[in-house]
Parts: sequence; C-alpha cells; structure tokens
Amino acid sequence: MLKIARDRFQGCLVGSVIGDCLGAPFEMQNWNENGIPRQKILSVINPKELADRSIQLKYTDDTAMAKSVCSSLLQCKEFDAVDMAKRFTEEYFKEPDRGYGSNIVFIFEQWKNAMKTELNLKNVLYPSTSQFDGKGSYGNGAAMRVSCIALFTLSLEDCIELAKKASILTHSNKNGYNGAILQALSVRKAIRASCDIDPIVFVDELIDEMKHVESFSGEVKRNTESLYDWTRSQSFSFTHQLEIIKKLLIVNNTESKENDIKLVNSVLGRDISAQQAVPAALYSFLRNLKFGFEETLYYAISLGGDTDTIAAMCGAIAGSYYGLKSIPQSWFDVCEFSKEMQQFADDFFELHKS
Ligand code: R7I
Ligand code: MG
Ligand code: MG
Ligand code: MG
Repeated sequence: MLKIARDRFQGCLVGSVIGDCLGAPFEMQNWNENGIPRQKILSVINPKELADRSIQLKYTDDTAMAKSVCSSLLQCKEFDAVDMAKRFTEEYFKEPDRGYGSNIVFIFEQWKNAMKTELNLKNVLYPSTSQFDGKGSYGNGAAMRVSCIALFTLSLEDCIELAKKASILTHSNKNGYNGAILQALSVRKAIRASCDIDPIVFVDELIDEMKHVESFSGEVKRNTESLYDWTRSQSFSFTHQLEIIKKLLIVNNTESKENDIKLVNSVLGRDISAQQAVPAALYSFLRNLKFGFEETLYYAISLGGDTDTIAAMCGAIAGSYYGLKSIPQSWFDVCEFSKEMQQFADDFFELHKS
C-alpha cells in the first residue's frame, strides 16, 4: 500500500490545472529577457482580488490532454494506447480552440480518419512518428499532460515506461518524451518527499535517474571550475540541463528573485520545446522552496514565454509537495475544471487503497 496523503494527490492535479489557467493569459506575451514584472502578474491573478470577482479562467490544451490521460488510465486501469488516442481526438474535435500546438492537430486529424475504419495498435503511432520528417515533435505537449502518471504507477520503472508510452503517441522525438519522463519523475519525487527537501539532493537523484533514461554514450560534462560555463555539452540532454539547474540553485539563493530571471531565461529558456519548458518548470519549483506554492507559481509565470505550460508543470510538482491545502481557495474557485481534477486525484488515490 502506498502511504501518501490524499491532499498531495489533489495538490498535484489541481496544481496542474491552476497553473494552466493562471498562466494562460500570459502565454507567449512576453519574451523580454527580464520576463514579466510581478506587478503585472498580480494585476491579473492576485488571489485576494480574484476572490471578489465572479470570473472564470479557462483551461487550455494542457488540461484538455491531461484530462484524457487521467480518464483513460482510470477507466482502463492500465495503459491502452488506442483508448488514449481516441480520447485525445474526441476532446480536440469537441473543443478545437483550446490553444493546441500547431503540429499536433495533424495527428488528431489522421487519427480521426483512421477511426472511420479502425484505429488500432498497428496504426496508432504512425502520425506521431511521421511528424517533422520522421524525427517526431519535441514540443512540450507530452510533458504538460503526464503528471498523473506519477499518481497511477507505483514503481520507478513503471513510471518511466508509462510516461514514455503516453508521450510517444504524439511526441516521438526523444527530447519530447524524455522531457515528459523528467516531468513525471519530478512529480514522483515531490509527492514522496518528506518536508524540507534539499534541492541539490533532489536534482542529484534526478540526474541519476535521467542518466539511466537517456543512457549516455558519452560523458556528461561536470564542470566544477566555473559556475558560468553552461555550454560545454555538445548535444542536448536533460541530464546536462539538470547540472545547469544545480549551478543555478547555488548561484541564485538569495531572497531577491527578480534579478536572477534574466540568467535563468538565458541558460534554461522558456519556449514551447520540452527541452526548455520542463527544466524551467522544475527549476521554478526548486528555487522557491522557501516561499511556498503561491510564490512558486508567480515565479514560473514571471519567466515569460510558454507560461501556461511551465506553470502547469511547475504547479503539478509544487502541488504534489505542498498539497491542496497550500493552494489559495480563490484560485481553486476561479479556475475552470479544478473540481474535476480534484476528483481525478481522489480516484487515483482510491486505486491504491484497495
Ligand atoms: O507539443 P505540442 O502539443 O504543443 C504544446 C504547446 C503548449 O505550450 C500548449 O500550451 C500549446 O500552446 O502548445 O504541439 P506540437 O505541435 O507537437 O509542438 C509545438 C511546436 O513546437 C510545433 O508547432 C513546432 O513549432 C515546434 N516543434 C518543432 N519544430 C521543429 N522541429 C516541435 N517539434 C519540432 C521539431 O522537431
Ligand atoms: Mg496551452
Ligand atoms: Mg498541445
Ligand atoms: Mg503553453
């Protein structure tokens, strides 16, 4: 039996939808190297002010797809590629204007066509593996939806395997699915952590896990001479980005956070790729451990760029650690689909009780 509090399961999925809804008004609005000023963020999502207003903040594709991953796993009680693909497709055609990535929609169209005869295990991966001249998408659209896999699986191996399977349906590029694995592993670690995480130990453990996942042919550069020597590695790897996160955590450990955003944006980035968005989300969580859920989310959004997705992934990790109780009630109330995500979390929790 799994001994994790229900509140943390709920924090994970509610944190994810809240990050999506609160980050969405700022998505792609600001690519200034200094990110988005705190005042500007507060003018839109300050929980105290939202409490007095009867508005609803809409979720985007991030939650639309997460919803399908949750419902497929809960219904089938195992990973079923065809079932999940059908749910993605139905969800998309029901509400195509949720802000989907520009290439993933071609996958939904091909699945819809295949469904006229039969979508099956033989043809379900064809559209994804044909994207971008056969290299597959490295967009962050797989990573943004896999947090619940850390709630569904028990072992580390199952978590990795399932995150990969649920990702390659649409993102067959290794950076697309490895980014999703890193997101799932980050949630897994955060939800299991006792209070007082040591952020460096947290990253070191992820480095070991991702090293195994990415199975390096060469050596990861561990440059301890210069903290600012970020670009030694020849080719991209999440393991290397984790090394960079570690350096950033050492350098940026003061109370004043506004000054370090420029550096974070230049060395990690915050665009629509998994390579940038997943490390940005994880870093936002670890950099703000002293400050709690609310501050963590402001920080994630303040990076600018792909704010809904970075905040959704960061919200899932932070919610897993701090629990639902740490999420401002007015955020829960104004964000569309919070209650339903809480219900999904309860359902995952119940699965482990029996
Ligand atoms: O990854 P995906 O689902 O997009 C998710 C993002 C999130 O920010 C959501 O909030 C939403 O706004 O979209 O959708 P994809 O279409 O697979 O990938 C997104 C974009 O990444 C693509 O449209 C491309 O611009 C880019 N991209 C690539 N570009 C060149 N080569 C992804 N893979 C490649 C590639 O291999
Ligand atoms: Mg979105
Ligand atoms: Mg998408
Ligand atoms: Mg986005």
